[in-house]
Amino acid sequence: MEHPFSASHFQGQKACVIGLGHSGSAAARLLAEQGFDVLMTDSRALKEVSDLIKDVPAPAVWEASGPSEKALHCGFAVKSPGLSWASPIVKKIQEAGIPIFSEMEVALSFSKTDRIIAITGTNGKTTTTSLTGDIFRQGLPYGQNVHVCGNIGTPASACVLSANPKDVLVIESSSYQLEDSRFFHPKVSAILNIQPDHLDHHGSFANYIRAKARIFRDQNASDFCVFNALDLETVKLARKCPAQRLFFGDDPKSSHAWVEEGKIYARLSLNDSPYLFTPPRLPGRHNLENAMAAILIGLASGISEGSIQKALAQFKGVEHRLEEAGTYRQIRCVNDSKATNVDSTLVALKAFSGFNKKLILILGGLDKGSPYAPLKPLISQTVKTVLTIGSAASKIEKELDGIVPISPCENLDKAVERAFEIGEAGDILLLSPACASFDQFKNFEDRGEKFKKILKRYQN
Ligand code: UMA
Repeated sequence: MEHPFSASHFQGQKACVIGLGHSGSAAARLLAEQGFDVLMTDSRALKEVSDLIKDVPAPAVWEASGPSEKALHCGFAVKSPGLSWASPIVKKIQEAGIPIFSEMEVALSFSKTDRIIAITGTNGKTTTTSLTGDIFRQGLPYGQNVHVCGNIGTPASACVLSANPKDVLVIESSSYQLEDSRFFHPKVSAILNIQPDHLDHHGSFANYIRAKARIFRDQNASDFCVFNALDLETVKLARKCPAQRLFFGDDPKSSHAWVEEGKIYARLSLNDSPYLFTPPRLPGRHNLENAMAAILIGLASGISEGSIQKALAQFKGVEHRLEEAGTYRQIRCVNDSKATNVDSTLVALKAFSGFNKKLILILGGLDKGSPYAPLKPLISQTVKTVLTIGSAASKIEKELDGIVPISPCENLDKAVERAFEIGEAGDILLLSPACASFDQFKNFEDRGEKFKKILKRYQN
């Protein structure tokens, strides 16, 4: 029978941590600090992970290219979110009958606070999580803190011990983390939108949606879940939600939050008169949706209207997400490296839909299995030239053929060089690749940093 991870149940048994990226190494550290005997394994060589695991205290031991016989005698295993259940390493441990828990679930079992806020969605999670963190920072009484963690970068394992009983954990929850977590119970959750993404990992859109639904599966009637009333899949899922449902949308009659003349109206009950908020100064309708979600999360958590407004006024957005990267040679440059899927790039193009034929768009990287054709209408309207990079380049060139000029550039250096050759004053150079970054970069942050660094060379 399935049961949640409990430290007392597994006390004295050996833990096997599979995958030593950010979450695996943080989980290994947490378990070793809590007195567990830890075996760490990764398909990478020790020299590649040594930096990440250098702070894991003894008696944790490292094992390359595992799992060996030793791993198969562990009491339980902890899985990194990026590892697929179909991967040989995970399958071998599962077949040995060893219970496997998610990094997030193991981390939360050590949490002294149950004040958990969780945010998911195909796009907008990081911005909404970050803004929600700011809202709690403004609104929590003296002595209570907010810890922002999860997919946003800091694994829950790395911050859970420093959270006191009245503190709040705001967790950006990816479909990978949700898929693995069987007993996740946030007090307030949010699903911002659902579009096909990570199909290579989940195997199908239906599995991806099922993973997202785990954010509310263990909630109850005293909890809240925020939904996007304008997103079809999200609305379908809302019907199955056991928590109190709050919708942001465009109809004041049926929505808990909506936008009118640039202001956000929000309330917890459809019978209440709404509070009025001024949204952050960020481009695009999607940022209004992110703000509506964060406002509803704040209200559902008892944060005052004044504190929410203060956080909104100070919020400047998130690095690598439609980030203004400066103006060089009279060309405005925008870093949207976080756009690792087609839908995210669509959101960026919508934000610039008023700039007809002014965009020079850098697309490409590691293909994630989704078609690029949905980009066609907005590309024809807004883009003057597409510059392709990375291993997905030829697929993109084929699928977007004939709508606007496409210039194959191989890498980011050449793409930026080409952009300044063809760009004219008033144009916008947008890096919004619609692809993962791992073919040419460490991650999307690395890609965004390199983009900004390359741009600096064009400072006159
Ligand atoms: N590995 C193996 N064997 C394999 C495959 C992988 O040993 O067969 C190892 C790799 O060598 C590596 C580790 O497993 O050492 C990979 O772990 P991971 O992919 O889970 O990555 P982490 O570094 O732990 O980062 C994860 C999230 N990454 C993913 O879910 C892919 C990070 O989200 C998150 O910030 C971090 O935990 C902290 O919580 C990044 C992400 O790209 C931003 N997320 C996806 C997204 O937003 O679209 C879901």
